[in-house]
This record gives sequence, structure tokens and C-alpha cells, in this order.
Amino acid sequence: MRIDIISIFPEFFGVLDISLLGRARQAGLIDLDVHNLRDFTHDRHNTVDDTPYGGGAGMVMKPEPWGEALDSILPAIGDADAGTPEPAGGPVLIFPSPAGEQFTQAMARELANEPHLVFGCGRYEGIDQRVVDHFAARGRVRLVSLGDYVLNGGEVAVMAMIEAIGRLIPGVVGNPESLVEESHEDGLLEYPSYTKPASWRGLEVPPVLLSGNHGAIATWRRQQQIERTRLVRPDLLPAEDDADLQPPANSKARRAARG
Ligand code: JEH
Repeated sequence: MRIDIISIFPEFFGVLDISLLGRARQAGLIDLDVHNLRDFTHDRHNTVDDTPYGGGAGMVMKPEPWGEALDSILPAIGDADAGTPEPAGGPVLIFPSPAGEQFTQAMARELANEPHLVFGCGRYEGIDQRVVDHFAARGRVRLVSLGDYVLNGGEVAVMAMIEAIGRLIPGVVGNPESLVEESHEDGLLEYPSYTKPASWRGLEVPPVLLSGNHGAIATWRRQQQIERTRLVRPDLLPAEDDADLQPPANSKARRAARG
């Protein structure tokens, strides 16, 4: 997979060299290029922002540097000499934005199948809307939000997205079994994990996990998932009438739910 990132803070992405994805890059599975937006300015001060039309606080990123940066990365349209032809659909251009659709595991899976992603990291109050409109007319553009909180720019969001997408590319994560397991998950929170020692600071590993009874262990883990999800993420639970996911009639969770 080819990944291009445009940012006024290209140094920010240095950590990608040392994380899990660093190995994937060395193995040639991910080809990542970071571009400095200021390289596409022409004035003495490498200006990338200006005051907002219509007034308001803060600054907005000017469209011209973005246009030039993206033109230099995206395949030229109608240019027979553009080099290696881009695959069907061309790259997906992603702008992190507090006004975007929320990034999810499903979106990560979708994007992991793309051969070319381009991330445009805004700063200040964001990017002139015409940049999005112009490139949306030329190809696939998505505004994506990491979640409902306000960041200072797109960089941290792009790091999170690349980590989530990158580990789904075949060969990037050490153990593909864990990915198969994940893809079969039902969207509940995970069960708690334990390792040795069996007793630590007076806290014991739940005895069922030491029992060797694989059926009992699977049932216990399932109940833990359901109880945890009910407590902190009830929005993830399927409709109340899905019998499969109801705790057994006599369980703590069912009694708690009844009050
Ligand atoms: C933030 C890209 C580029 C700061 C404030 C405002 C919110 C009400 N999950 C995420 N949060 N923030 C970003 C993001 C993602 N992905 C993000 C960015 C940029 C992504 C510049 N900024 C900073 C920034 C304006 N406020 C947004 N509003 C609904 C809470 C109030 C206005 C825009 C951009």
C-alpha cells in the first residue's frame, strides 16, 4: 500500500519509523511519503494560512499550497505520460476533520484494501472548503473524524488511522490468527486477560481459567464480555430481544438489569 501524507509538521510522523509499521515499511508492504505543505508555497514566509472570509476567530489554510501539493501527488488527469497507471478509482484522499464521518474499525478494514491513500493534515481552523470540493470532483474524497473531541490538527488523527489500517494489511501484524479472531468478533468489548503468576498482591486469577475446562472458559469469557459491554458501552449491545446475548436468567447481570 502506498501512503502519502501532507502536513506542515512532517517531523511529527518520524515515530512511524520505529513503531510496528516501521517493520512493514522495511519489508516493502507500506510505502509511506510525508510531504511538507510549505514546500508548495512561493512567498518569503511560506504562508499557508489567512483570515477567514465572513469573519470569526482563528485562521484558515489557503487553498493554493494544498492544490499544488495534491497535484504533485495525485495522478495527472488526461495525461498519457503520467507514469505507472493508478488502479481503478485512483487514490482515496482523506481529510481528518472534526466535521467528518467517524472513523471505525469497519472503515479501517475498507481502507486497508486500497492500494493508495493520501492524508491531508489541516491545522488552525481547517482548510478552505474549495480544496475538498475541487478534489472531490476529481476523485474519492472523505472527511473523517477520529471522535467527538477537538484536536489541534489532523496529524494525531492520521497517526491513529494509519496504525489501525496498517495492522490490517496482510503480513504487517506478526500473528494473522489474532486478526482472523478479530474479524469474527461481534462488536462486544473484550474479556479480561491474565497471565502468570496465578496470585499477585493478594489478587487471584479467576479459577475457571486454571481449570483446563475449555467449554467453561469460553462461557465465562462470553459472560465477561457481555457484562462489561452492558456496564460501559450499552450502545454496542444488540436489541434487548436477542436471546443469544442475554445473560443466563439467574446471572448477576440479568438480576442487575431487572433492578
Ligand atoms: C482538528 C483536523 C484541522 C479546532 C477547532 C475547530 C468543533 C464543535 N476528532 C477530531 N477532532 N479534531 C480533529 C479531529 C479529527 N480527525 C481535527 C483539526 C483539524 C482534524 C484543524 N483542526 C483544529 C480545529 C473548530 N471547532 C470544531 N466545533 C462542534 C465542538 C467547534 C468549532 C476546527 C479545527
